[in-house]
Amino acid sequence: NTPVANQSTNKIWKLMEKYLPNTKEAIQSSVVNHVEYTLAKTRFDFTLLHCYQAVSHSVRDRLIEAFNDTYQYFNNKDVKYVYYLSLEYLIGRCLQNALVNLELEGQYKEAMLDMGYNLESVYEQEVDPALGNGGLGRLAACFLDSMATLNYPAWGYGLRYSYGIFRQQIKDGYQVEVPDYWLDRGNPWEIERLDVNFQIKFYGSVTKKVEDGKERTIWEGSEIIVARAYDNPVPGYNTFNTINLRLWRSLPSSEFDFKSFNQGDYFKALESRQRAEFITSVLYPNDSTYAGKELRLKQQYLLVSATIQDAIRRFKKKRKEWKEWPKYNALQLNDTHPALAIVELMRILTDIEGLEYEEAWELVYNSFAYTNHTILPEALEKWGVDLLGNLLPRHLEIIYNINHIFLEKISRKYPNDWRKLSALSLVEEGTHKTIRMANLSIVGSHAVNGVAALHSQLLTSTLFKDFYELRPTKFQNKTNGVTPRRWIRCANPGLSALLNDVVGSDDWILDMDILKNFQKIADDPAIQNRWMQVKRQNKEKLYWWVKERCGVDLNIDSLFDIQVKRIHEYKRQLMNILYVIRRYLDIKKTPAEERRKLFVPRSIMFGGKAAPGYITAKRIIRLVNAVSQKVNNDQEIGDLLKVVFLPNYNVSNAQVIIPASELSQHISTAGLEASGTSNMKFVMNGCLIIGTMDGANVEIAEEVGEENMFIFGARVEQVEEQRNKMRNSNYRDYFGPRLTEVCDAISNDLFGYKYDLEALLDTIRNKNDYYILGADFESYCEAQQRVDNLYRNKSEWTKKSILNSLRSGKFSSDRTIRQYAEEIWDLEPCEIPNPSKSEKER
Ligand code: GPW
Repeated sequence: NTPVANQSTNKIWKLMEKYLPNTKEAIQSSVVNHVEYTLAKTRFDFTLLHCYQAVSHSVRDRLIEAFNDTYQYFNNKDVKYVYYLSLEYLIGRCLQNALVNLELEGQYKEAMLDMGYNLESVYEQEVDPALGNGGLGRLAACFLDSMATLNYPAWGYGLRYSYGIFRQQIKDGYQVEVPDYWLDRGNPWEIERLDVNFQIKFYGSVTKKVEDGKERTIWEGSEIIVARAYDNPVPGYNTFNTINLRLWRSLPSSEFDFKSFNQGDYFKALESRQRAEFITSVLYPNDSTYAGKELRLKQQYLLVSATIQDAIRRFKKKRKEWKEWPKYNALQLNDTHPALAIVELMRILTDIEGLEYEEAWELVYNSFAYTNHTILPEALEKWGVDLLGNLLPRHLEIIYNINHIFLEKISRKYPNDWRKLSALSLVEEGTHKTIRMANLSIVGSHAVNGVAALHSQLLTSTLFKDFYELRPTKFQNKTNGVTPRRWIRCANPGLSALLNDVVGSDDWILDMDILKNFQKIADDPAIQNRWMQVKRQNKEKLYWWVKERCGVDLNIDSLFDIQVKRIHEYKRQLMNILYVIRRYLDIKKTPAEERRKLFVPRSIMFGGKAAPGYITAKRIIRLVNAVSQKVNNDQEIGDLLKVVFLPNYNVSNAQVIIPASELSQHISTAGLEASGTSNMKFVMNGCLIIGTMDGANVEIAEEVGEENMFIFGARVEQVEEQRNKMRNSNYRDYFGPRLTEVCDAISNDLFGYKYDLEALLDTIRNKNDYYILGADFESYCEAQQRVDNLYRNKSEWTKKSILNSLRSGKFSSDRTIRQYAEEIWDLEPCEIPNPSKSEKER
C-alpha cells in the first residue's frame, strides 16, 4: 500500500489532474484509441459491436475520472456513508444512461454520426445486465441513480452473478428458460479490483477460550473462499458526483488450496476451487418467494461478510473510536435477504474487536435500518436452524443470544404473555425450528419501513403489529419512486423534448414537481396534438418490436393495453386474460355491422417471467398464448382485438414498452402488492391506469385524481369478507354468468391445452379463489367499459394522459431518497466541485 514515489513531486499525479475534454475531436480520438489499443481491431473486422465497446470504454474513462474524484472528496470531507445492501440490482443498459447523466449525449451523437455511426444503433449492441428479478432489484438501481444525483455519499453493495435472470423464450406457447451468460462479450463498465479481496468462511466449529480472565469465542471455518470487488460507476445527473456499485464475485482462496493440494488429491482440490466460484454463479430466479436453499444462504452471507469487512476497513482508516460508528455509517437492508449483516457486524465487533456485547449492540442497532417489500407469507425468509447452524455456527449462537436478551426484556414488560413472546421471537419453534429473518431485521434496526403508505399501514396493523406496539416510532413509510432520468429522459425522448418546451428548460428532470405548474396545457388543443404525436411515435416503435419478435401486425390506432410484470397469482394476470376471453366472446356474439360501434379496437399485451418452478404462473403464460393464437387468427375479429405475449420482459424492453402504452394494468388483490413501481413509470409516460386500490396505486390516485384512473374492485377491508363468501358457495353462483361462461369456454377446449388450462382454472374454482378473481371480475369488466367509452373521446383521453404525467412528481425516486437520507440515514449531501473550473474558481 505504499506509493512508489513522493506524491507531491511525482509527475504521474500532476499529469492525471487533466480531464478529458468534451469536444467532438476529443471524443472521436478517445473512441478511435480504444478501437486500436483496447480492442486491437483493424478496419477489416470492425463491427457495430466493436463500435459499442470502444464507445463504452471512452465513456468509462470519464466515469472513472469522476468516480475517483468523488470518493477522494468524500474521504477528505470525512462524511458519513450510507451502505445499500441488496442481493439484486436490475441496472439495465449503461451507455445511454451514462451519456445522459454526464450530459454528453448530444456531443457523442454528433461525434459518432460524423464517423458514420448512428448512436441509437450503438446503444442496441449492449447486453442488459439483469442481476435482479423484478421490482425489488429495479428499485435498488433507481435508488443508486438518485443517490448519485442528489450527491449523497453512498455505496451500493451486491453480487456479481455470472448468470442473471434467465432469458425467456416462448416455444409452442410455453416458457423456456435460457441461461443468461451476460459477460460473454466482456463488460466494459466494470473495474475489476484485483487488490480488493476478503476472506469468507463457512462451516467449521466454535470454541471458547479464556484469556486473561476474559472469555473469547473463536469460530474456525472449514471452508474458506474469497470475495473480490468489481466496481461499477454510477454517474449522477447534472453533477460530477459518481458513486460506486461494488459487486462481489466468489473465488477460491489460495490459503485454502495449500491445505488440499498438500493432501495430494489434485483433482479434488480443483473441484473445491470450482465450488467456490460457483457461489456467485447464478441469481435465484424467484420473485417474492423464499426457496430455502443452502447455496442461496451462502450468497447472502458472502455479500454481507465482504461488505461489512469493507466498511470496517474504511472506518478504521479514519482512526475514530468505535462509538462513532453510527455517526459515520448507515446500513440499509433491501428486504431481509442481507439481514445476516446485523449478526456479522455483531460477531466482528465482539469476537474480533473485543467490544462488550452491549456496546456492540448499540452500534449495530443505531446503524442498521430495514425495508420490508411484501406481506406475502411465502416470501418471508425463515432459515432452518439445522442449515444455518451448520453453515454459520457462530452466527446462530449470536442470533440465540440476541433473542434471549430481547425476550427477557419482553417478558419483563408483558409477564406471562406467551402469545406475544412467541410472536416476537426470532425463533419459530415446531418440528422444523427456524429463524425468522424479518424479526431479526426489526430487532436489529432503529428504523423499519414499508414501501407505500398502504403497505406501511398494513405492516403495523397486521404482520408487525406486536413489534409496532412495542416501539411505534421505529416504523416508517417510504413510498417508492423511480428515476425520471432513465424512465422519461432516456426511454421517451419525444416526451422529454415536449416537456422541455412546456417548462422552458429541462429543470423538470431534477424537480418533477414543477410540472404541476403547467397543468393548464392539458386543455390546449395544440399541446394535445403534439402529445398524441409523441405517443404515436412511441407506439410505432413498439409496433415494429412486436412485429419482429412476435410476428403479429398490430393496428397502431388501436388502444395499446399492457400488463408487464413478474407472473404471479396475486398480480392476477389470469383475471386480465379471462377478461380478454370475455371480450372475444362478446364480439363474436355481436352482429358484424355493430361491432365497431360497441368495441374499441384493442391490442392487449402481456409480458413477464414466471419462476421456473412456479407451475401455475407458467400455465398463465400458456393460456395467454393459447388465447393469442385463437383470437389473432380469427378472421371475423380482425384488428378489433389482438393479444400478444411480449417475450423476455426486462429493463431495456420496458424502455420501449412503457412509453408506448396507453392503458396499463395494476390489478393485484388489494393488500398484496406492497407498492409496485412500474405503475409510476407508466403514469409519468402519460399512460392511464386500470387498477385496484393497492400499493402505490392509492397514492397515485391521490396525486392524479381518481377521475383520471380506472379504479375497481374490493378494497383491503373487503377482501377477507369476499373470501368468506366464496368459501360458502358454489363457484358458479359466486362467479356470475359472465365469468362462468368464460371458464366453460376454456373447459370446452375452445383454446386447446385442456390439461394445463383446467388445472389453472381449478386454482380459482376449487381452491377458495384466494386472490378473489371471482369477486372482482364484474367490477373489472365495468372499469374496462369505462376505458372504451373514454378512448372514443381522443381529446378527453389525451387530457387525462397529460394530467397523469404532470402530476406524477411525487413518484420520482429523488423524493424517496431525500426522505431516506433525512428521516432514516441522517445523511448530508456532499457535492464535489466542478473539475473544469480552475483551482482558484473553486
Ligand atoms: F418478497 N418485491 C420484489 F418482498 O420485486 F422480497 N421481489 C421480492 O422478492 C420482494 C418484493 C420481497 C417487490 C414488491 O412485490 C413490489 O410491490 C415493490 O414495488 C417492489 O418490491 C419494490 O419495493
